[in-house]
This record gives sequence, C-alpha cells and structure tokens, in this order.
Amino acid sequence: MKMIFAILHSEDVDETVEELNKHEYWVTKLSTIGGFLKAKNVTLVIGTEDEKVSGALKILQECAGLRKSVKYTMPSMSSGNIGPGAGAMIPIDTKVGGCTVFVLDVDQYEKF
Ligand code: 2BA
Repeated sequence: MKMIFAILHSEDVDETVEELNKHEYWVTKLSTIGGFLKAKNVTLVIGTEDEKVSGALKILQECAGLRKSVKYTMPSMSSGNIGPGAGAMIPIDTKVGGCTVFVLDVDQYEKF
C-alpha cells in the first residue's frame, strides 16, 4: 500500500480528481498554500495499492503536469503596428500546470 501526496495548481484539480475517481482511486483534497509564493494550491491525498501507483502518476501527469498552452493577446498600439492586420491577435506560447508528487510507503491501513 502507498500514499501519494500530489501538490497541484487549483485550476487542474477538478479534472484530475474526476479522472482519478473514474479509475477507482480514493482521493482526499486539501486546500494548501505554497510556502514560497504563498499562492493557494491543492494537495491530493491518494491511498492506493502498490500496483496502482503508476496509473495514478500517469493521470496526475496528464491532467496536472507542466504543459504548453497558447494564449492570444492584442498587439500594443505603441509598437507602431498600424498596417493591415493590426487588430489581429498574437499567439504567445506559455507553460501551465505543474505537479509535485511524493509516494510514501504505508505501514497499516484501517477503516473502522
Ligand atoms: P514548484 O517547485 O512547482 O512547487 C509548487 C508548490 O509545490 C510549492 O509552492 C509547494 O507548495 C509545493 N512543493 C514543491 N516542492 C515541494 C517540496 N519538496 N516539499 C514540499 N512542498 C513542495 P511554493 O513553495 O509556493 O513554490 C512555488 C515555486 O517557487 C516552486 O514551484 C519553485 O519554482 C519556486 N520555489 C519554491 N521554493 C523555492 C526556494 N526555496 N528557492 C527558489 N525557488 C523556490
């Protein structure tokens, strides 16, 4: 038996928990705050059998891992862009998400 602690961005939590539940993982959500940036994040506590750990890690990586995203922004007027297409949105590559995971051994597991 293992205990997985996964610290992830709040915006990735709903999809991640839904996917974990769909694959029959038990999950507890804790509202947490990063010690360095003091920003809110969420820590998921997942108790599971050893053989199911890799499946949980795969879901965490897919739903909450660091990934690329394209944001669109308006060009600034001050850039002197006044020709045709001046109002067109500019795509900017950004990175979103990111998840820190700890996997611990569990000595005993009971439900009373
Ligand atoms: P990440 O490394 O992606 O960490 C995101 C959040 O995950 C952290 O929030 C913290 O809540 C948790 N976390 C990460 N590694 C941990 C660990 N070994 N033990 C316990 N919790 C852990 P924050 O502490 O607010 O950190 C936000 C981001 O600031 C970090 O992103 C990292 O890029 C940077 N950072 C954190 N501590 C730092 C430090 N001492 N020096 C420089 N940069 C730091």
